Amino acid sequence: MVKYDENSITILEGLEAVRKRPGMYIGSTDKRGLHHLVWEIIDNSVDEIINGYGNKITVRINKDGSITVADNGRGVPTGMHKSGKSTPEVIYTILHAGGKFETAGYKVSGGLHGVGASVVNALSDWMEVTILRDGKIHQIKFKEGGKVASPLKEIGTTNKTGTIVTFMPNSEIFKNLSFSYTTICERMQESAFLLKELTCEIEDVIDNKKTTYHYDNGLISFVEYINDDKTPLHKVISISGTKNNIEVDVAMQYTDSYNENIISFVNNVKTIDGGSHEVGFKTAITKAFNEYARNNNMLKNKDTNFEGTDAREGLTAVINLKIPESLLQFEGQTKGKLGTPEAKPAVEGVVYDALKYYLEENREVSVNILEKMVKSKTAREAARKAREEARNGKSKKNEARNIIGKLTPPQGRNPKINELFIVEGNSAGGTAKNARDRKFQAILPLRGKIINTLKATDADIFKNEEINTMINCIGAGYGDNFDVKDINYDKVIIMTDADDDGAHIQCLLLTFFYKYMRELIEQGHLYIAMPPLYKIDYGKTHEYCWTNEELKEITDKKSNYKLQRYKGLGEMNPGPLWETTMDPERRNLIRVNIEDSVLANKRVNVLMGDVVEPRKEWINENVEFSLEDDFAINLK
Ligand code: 0R9
Repeated sequence: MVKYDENSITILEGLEAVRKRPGMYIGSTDKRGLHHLVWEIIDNSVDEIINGYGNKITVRINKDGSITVADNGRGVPTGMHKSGKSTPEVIYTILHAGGKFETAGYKVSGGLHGVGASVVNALSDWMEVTILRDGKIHQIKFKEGGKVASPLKEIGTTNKTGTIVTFMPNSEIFKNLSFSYTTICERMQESAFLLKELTCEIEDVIDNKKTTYHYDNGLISFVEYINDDKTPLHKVISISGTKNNIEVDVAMQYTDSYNENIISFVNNVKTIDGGSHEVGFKTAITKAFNEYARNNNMLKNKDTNFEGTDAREGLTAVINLKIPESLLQFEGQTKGKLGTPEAKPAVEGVVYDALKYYLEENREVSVNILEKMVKSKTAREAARKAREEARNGKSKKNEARNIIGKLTPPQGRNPKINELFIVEGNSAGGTAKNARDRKFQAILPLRGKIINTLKATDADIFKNEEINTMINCIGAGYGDNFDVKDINYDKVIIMTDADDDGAHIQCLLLTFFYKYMRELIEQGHLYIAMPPLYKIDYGKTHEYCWTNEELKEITDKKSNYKLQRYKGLGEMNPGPLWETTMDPERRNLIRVNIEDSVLANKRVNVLMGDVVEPRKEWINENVEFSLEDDFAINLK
């Protein structure tokens, strides 16, 4: 029997807070939140390996739906904590124990990690921790969100070391309990790229699948992996060095693509919003290439310097820093931006010195890259000129001709508040035109499906009328010349029918924006509208439903209603469309964002590219089909 004293009551209260507001601790309780639980546990294993103990992490999705994470580090200490509880009990039941934990001689590493094990326990039906250390096997079991079901006890002997954690997420908190093998593989693969010594093994016992990741060449393999669908201009350049106590590792490669793809990590945590290390990297490469080009007469006296964007066109780079905890500073709402000022000169110094040397030693590669930069500089200067001319009215006429008869513009001219609805077909366009607030909302109906911009050539794409109209309406150019400062609308909203055709058009449009107006997404200007699926009429009042679950919940409780299923936007009257989908006060919009640039790139290629097989595989693994939806997916 476990006796609860005053201390344990506060512990349970702490974990109770997590169960009451899980979103505050793990972001959400959808699929992403469910996987957040796994990342919390894996992060503890990764910390142990970064510190030089162990080299293997295994993740297993079990038959009963629970998940196991195991590492071969030192094993969590099994001694008594000064509170009178065993160390593992404290680690897995006290909120934020990781960050603050201090027992005789133990200190949790990593700076960011190790704080979430108790959160995972709080949100689980049960959790089991097995520790292999000092020749013994110890085990502790928890139930109902962190109550001790069986205190730490010795259950056997061993000659191995490590920690094994198994947990079953709580089915009331998480509506979707199935772990995604693909998502876990992608995350583990990234860890294996970042830590050369690490081997990651992932097993799905339910679907009988198993994958192992190990990369002797670390970041070099990471860049090769990102670029495997592009044509590289040279072998990956690898740069390593230490300055101001900061370890800098970089791998970089130019390809024939026009996109820049820089991904950075600090102590193996992704810095989604960049920060001082990325600034240092960008300064270093611009400086090194400009100097080399001047010294070798590829930039003449009269020429202006390459700008940063010229130096980064077609560049894929991965930056990984190891910074001592005392220097770590993160900024921004999600703490995804490195603030440490010392990181800029450290990265700049290491990268500039190494790149300068590399360029001198590899003349052929240097000339190849510089020729690409010259092209980028020329195109940039030409685009700037064209934009200036357009602003002076010289080419405005053509654009206007293209738009007339298609776009219903707003009356107001304020691009900071105006909204552009891109709708599917003329019938939906007609309803939207009547539904909108004409002061600031514009409607652009598309006729039929737009071209798949991932499969077509540039020439075909820019012959396409619908694409030209969209580019002209948005008014900020496209591709390299896209300048988000020039957009005519604060929000570009894709509004399609809530059926599979609508979803397909959404994908085609997203692919176009991703490829030719990525900054529109990155700066948060692209949205997806959410029209309802049903209207329930009770006579005097009515309600709308967006999902079949919502519909069931309402119709289970009520009788005497009239149900209307909206097959398309064209079937809706302007009133309901305004009320549910277009009125800024009442509508729900999905803001499109790119959470992970590597994954986004790979996904767009798998889902919209030429090869059918990986697409089929991805859909089979990730899409939940329901008979009610009457889905027909055309994979061609
Ligand atoms: C399967 C998931 N793995 C873990 O959760 C895990 C935690 C952990 C660990 C230590 C070793 N391996 C681990 N795996 C550890 C850390 C320290 C000393 N000995 C072992 C230390 O940081 O000094 N611990 C994480 C926190 C703790 N141990 C501690 F606070 F209990 F020390």
